[in-house]
Amino acid sequence: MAIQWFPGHMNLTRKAIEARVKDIDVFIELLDARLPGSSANPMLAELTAGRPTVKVLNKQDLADPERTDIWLAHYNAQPGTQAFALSANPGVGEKKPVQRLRDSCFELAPLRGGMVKPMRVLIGGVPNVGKSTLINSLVGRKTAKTGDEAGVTRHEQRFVLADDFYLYDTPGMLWPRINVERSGFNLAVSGAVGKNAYDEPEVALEFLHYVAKPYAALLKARYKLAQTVDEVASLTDEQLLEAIAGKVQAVGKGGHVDWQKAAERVITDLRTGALGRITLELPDEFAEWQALAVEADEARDARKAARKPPKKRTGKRDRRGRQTDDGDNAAGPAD
Ligand SMILES: Nc1nc2c(ncn2[C@@H]2O[C@H](COP(=O)(O)OP(=O)(O)OP(=O)(O)O)[C@@H](O)[C@H]2O)c(=O)[nH]1
Ligand SMILES: [Mg+2]
Repeated sequence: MAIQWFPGHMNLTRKAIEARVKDIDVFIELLDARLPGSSANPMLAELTAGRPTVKVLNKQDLADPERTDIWLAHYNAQPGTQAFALSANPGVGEKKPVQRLRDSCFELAPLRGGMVKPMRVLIGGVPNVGKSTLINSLVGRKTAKTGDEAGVTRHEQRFVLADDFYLYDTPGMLWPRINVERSGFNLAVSGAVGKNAYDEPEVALEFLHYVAKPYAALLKARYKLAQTVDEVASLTDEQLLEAIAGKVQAVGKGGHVDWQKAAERVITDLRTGALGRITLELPDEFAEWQALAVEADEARDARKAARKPPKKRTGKRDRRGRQTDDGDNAAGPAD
C-alpha cells in the first residue's frame, strides 16, 4: 500500500505559503540528507518557483558522507540552485555551516538588507526534517518549538534574526499523492509521516530490502548477526527482520516473532543513527523511481479512460423528429 499523509493543517500550510511567498526574498528548502530526492516536496517547488532557493541537506551527521557528496554535486549542477549539507542540531554539527547559510541569503538577494529592506527568508520542507531546529541555531537560542515527531510546528511563525533579517518557520508539509512508492517508505522510515499513516513492519521490511546490500556490514555490526556480510546481503527481507528479531528480544518462547517490536527497533535505530550513517537513495535511482511512477500513472489513466461508459445518445431530434445523435446511428434512414 502506498503511503499517503496530507492532513488538513498541511492544506492550510500550503495556503499560508502561497500567500507569503510574494514577500519572500529567499526560500530555504530543507531536505533530509538521508533521502534528498524523496524529501523534495514537488508542491513546495511549485509554490516557490522563481524564488532564489538554497537547498540544505540537513541531518548530514546521519547520512552516508559519500552519497551526500553525490547529491550535492547533483543539486549544485541545477541552474540557479545553491546546495549544501549541514547539521542544524547544534549538539551534533558545527556552527559554521549554519552561519554560512546567512551569507548565502545575501548572495542570492544582494539588494536586501537594512531596516528599509530587511531580508525575508522562508524555511520549508517535509515534517520533522529540522526546520525549527535550524531557526533556533540561526537565531542562537531555543525560540522555535522542536520535537522528534512529525507535525510539531502547527502555524507559520516569524522569527527575528536581526533587525534586518526575518525568518519564517513553516509547518512540515507533504503533498496529496506521493506517487513514487519508495519515497513514501523512505519518508515514513525517516520520521516525516505521522505514526498512524503507516504500518511499521511493512516500512521496516521495505527499508531492509533497500539497505541489505549497500549496508550489510552496518546491519551485521549493529545486531551482532551470526551470518557473514555476504549472507546478510542475500537474506530475504523477512529472513533479515527475523534474524534481527532474534537479537533484540523480539522472539517469544515458542519461537513466535514479534514483528512489530523488531520493526520499531529497526526504525528507531535508523532515526537515532544507532545503525550508522545511511542514505536511502542515489540521484540515478531516484530518477528511475520517478520515471516508473510516471509510467504507472499513465497506465492507470489509460485504464480509467478505457473504462469510461460509451457516449450516451443525445436524444436530439431534427425538425422531422428523427434522431440526430452522432454515434452509431448517425447515418439514420435515408429519405
Ligand atoms: N541528528 C540530527 N537531528 C536533527 C538535526 N536537525 C534536527 N534534528 C532533530 O530532528 C527532530 C525534528 O526537528 P524539528 O526542528 O522539530 O523539525 P521540523 O522540521 O521543525 O518539524 P515539524 O515542525 O514537525 O515539521 C528533532 O528531534 C531535532 O533534534 C540534525 O542536523 N541532526
Ligand atoms: Mg517545526
